[in-house]
Amino acid sequence: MGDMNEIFNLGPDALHGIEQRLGMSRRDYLQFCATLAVTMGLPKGADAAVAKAIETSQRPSVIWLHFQECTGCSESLLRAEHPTLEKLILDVISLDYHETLMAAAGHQAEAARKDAMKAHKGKYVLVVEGAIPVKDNGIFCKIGGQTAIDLVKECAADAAAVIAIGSCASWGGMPSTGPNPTGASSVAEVLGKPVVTIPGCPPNPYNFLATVVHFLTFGKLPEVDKLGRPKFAYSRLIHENCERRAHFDAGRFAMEFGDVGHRQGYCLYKLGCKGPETYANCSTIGFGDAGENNWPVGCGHPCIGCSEKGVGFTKPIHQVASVINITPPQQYPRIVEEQGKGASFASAAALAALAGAAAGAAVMLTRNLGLSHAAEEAERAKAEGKSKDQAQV
Ligand code: FSX
Ligand code: SF4
Ligand code: F3S
Repeated sequence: MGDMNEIFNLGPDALHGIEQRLGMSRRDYLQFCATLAVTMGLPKGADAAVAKAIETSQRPSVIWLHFQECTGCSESLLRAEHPTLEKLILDVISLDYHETLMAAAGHQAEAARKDAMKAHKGKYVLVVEGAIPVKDNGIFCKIGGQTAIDLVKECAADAAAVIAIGSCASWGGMPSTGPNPTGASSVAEVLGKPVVTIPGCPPNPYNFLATVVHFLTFGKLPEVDKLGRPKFAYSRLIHENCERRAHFDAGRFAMEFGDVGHRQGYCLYKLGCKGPETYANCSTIGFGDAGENNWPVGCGHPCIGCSEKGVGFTKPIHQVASVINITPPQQYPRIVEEQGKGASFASAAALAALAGAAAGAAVMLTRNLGLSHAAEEAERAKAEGKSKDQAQV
């Protein structure tokens, strides 16, 4: 936790205000700010600044546009249970235009958008959900008589920041799946300039909230990679932090849904898991607030690479992934062999790289990998001075 004095200096009114506004205790609130700061990869102490910014900054006006999509991005933001993420999101931003959430409709809704754009010229945040159809001059998606192309250009012109939420807005996503009859395109392609992207179908709401809170706290958007993705969320492969990774390294794979390996939580690589070629933090922060293992692989389904262009909605779901760093050996020691044999130095080095181990340790690793349970028992018995038969009892 950061400088508590700074937080307590907010004064009793402000802290009482937090409890009133967010319906959460001050302790939960501070814990939440600490979690957000960690999600953003901020240094120690930044949680105090985050808490202060949420409490004291003027809420940025947000114009939220919907184009070709399923509204899953908005749903994922609003379906979080604990600690009332949706409340926080709706509290830290002033959502002035959102077609599916606002009470106004038709001309009133359009007037609300124009009013907000005028009142907050140069200061509002434009969030775009959904891809933009560009074929046939964009006639496949019109709102209030305007094509999505015109609308996004008009709204982006005076925005302080543009955030593309979800894979559809980030790179085309599901609507851009071949043969892409509407010419579904990303926000960056249509605007002809880079924007912050938060891919995922749907994306993790914490990544959106952390991005907005970063903007509030530091007055600028977080550092992004060449695809516009915040580095705090998209700089590691899912595979790097997957809870099933040890099984991958050890060659234990589920081969069919419901088989013994699947039930025992083995690696889903051979069922088509795209974790080895998908950059996202699903494996580290999980989804929603539904408890443990609350992400696709945690629930037993291979990652389909929903956040990654060229993977999600492009590669067949059960096609095995390209392992970006290294291709795993095709063969592991057969189960009937008590001791792994014939592992080349290359495969040992491959395993070392996969396990993040030093190359020298790889030979040991390969050897251990090849040990059957019976051989392990025999080794142990030998160490304890028992015979092999005794050991297997
Ligand atoms: Fe749906 Fe959003 Fe997928 Fe797309 O999320 S969850 S189709 S990324 O734009 O609503
Ligand atoms: Fe996890 Fe998938 Fe990698 Fe296996 S292949 S370790 S299930 S991310
Ligand atoms: Fe999507 Fe894979 Fe994460 S399917 S939600 S990127 S685990």
